Amino acid sequence: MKMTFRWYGDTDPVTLPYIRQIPGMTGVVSAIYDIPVGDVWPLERIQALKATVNAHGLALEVIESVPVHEDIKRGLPSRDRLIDNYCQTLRNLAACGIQVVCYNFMPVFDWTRSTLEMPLPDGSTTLAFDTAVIEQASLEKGLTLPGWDVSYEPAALKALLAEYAEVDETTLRQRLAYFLERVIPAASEAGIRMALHPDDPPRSIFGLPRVVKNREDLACIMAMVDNPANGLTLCSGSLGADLGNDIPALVREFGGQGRIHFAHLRNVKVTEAGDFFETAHRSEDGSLDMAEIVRAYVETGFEGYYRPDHGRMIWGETGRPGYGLYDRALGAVYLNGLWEGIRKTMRA
Ligand SMILES: [Mn+2]
Repeated sequence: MKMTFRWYGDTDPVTLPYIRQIPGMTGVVSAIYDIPVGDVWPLERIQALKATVNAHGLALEVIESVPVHEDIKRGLPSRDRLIDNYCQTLRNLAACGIQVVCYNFMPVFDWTRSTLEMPLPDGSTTLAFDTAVIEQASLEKGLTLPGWDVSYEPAALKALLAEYAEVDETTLRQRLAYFLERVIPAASEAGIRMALHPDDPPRSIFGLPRVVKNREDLACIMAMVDNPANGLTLCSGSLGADLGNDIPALVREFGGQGRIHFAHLRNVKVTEAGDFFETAHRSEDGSLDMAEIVRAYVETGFEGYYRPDHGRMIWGETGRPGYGLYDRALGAVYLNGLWEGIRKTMRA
């Protein structure tokens, strides 16, 4: 397995020299953030990003993410041109040595939280999801939640949500299949492994369909195109927000099939009502047994990329919520310890 760290590029307050000093770090996962969604990523831009990362002694072999244009999720005629562009981006990435591309298929919104700064008793702050707050968020009043795509005008957002109110999971699943049937062969030919990130949270919000939220969804998607290039980003924290998802079992099932190409490791504390907040990575701090999850990776012979997912904001750090240096670095060190302990116990 290869330990990596998410890096948001030159504007990220967490610098490459700092990332390199985290024990066990082999590389970063990043993206080019200023290219409009749907456009081809130019070869020279990818080469420049890779050169910057490599100059700091780190590898760049995973892209998180190449976003899927909304028209593809909406099933519009323009999707064919956008899918062609997506495939060309994959070929350009492959030409620069990229191995894995993370993406998601969530309509309209990426991950959703009700707050990015929930105070914890120890004085740190964290991201949280309170269902009541989410349900009260009135889109018509133009109220927005943290982390939302602010590029939508309230009227456009309302129209888009009205359109999706007519789209059920079966239809969205068909649109994902349409995408995969065209993208996976291109990825496979180029030598790229695609890694679909689950929905976060793994449930419908605002009536939007969600199709990457549990074991049945993952199995269905893997069967859509039965090719190892059609794989997963197994995010413990996203899937783990539904206590019905048995994360170690998912790792064993899909990792055992060679379909997990990228692992996100973080912990969440889930209440009986289904609300949740993100915790330190340690098992005792949240609802997930991180040692059992890591054990599943070790025992299935996982050799792919993984990274500590979100962290709390600690030690007075400011910056991108969930993506500070300190708590993610602590998470990396904790995961290193679990990995070494489990591996050595197996050998004994
Ligand atoms: Mn994740």
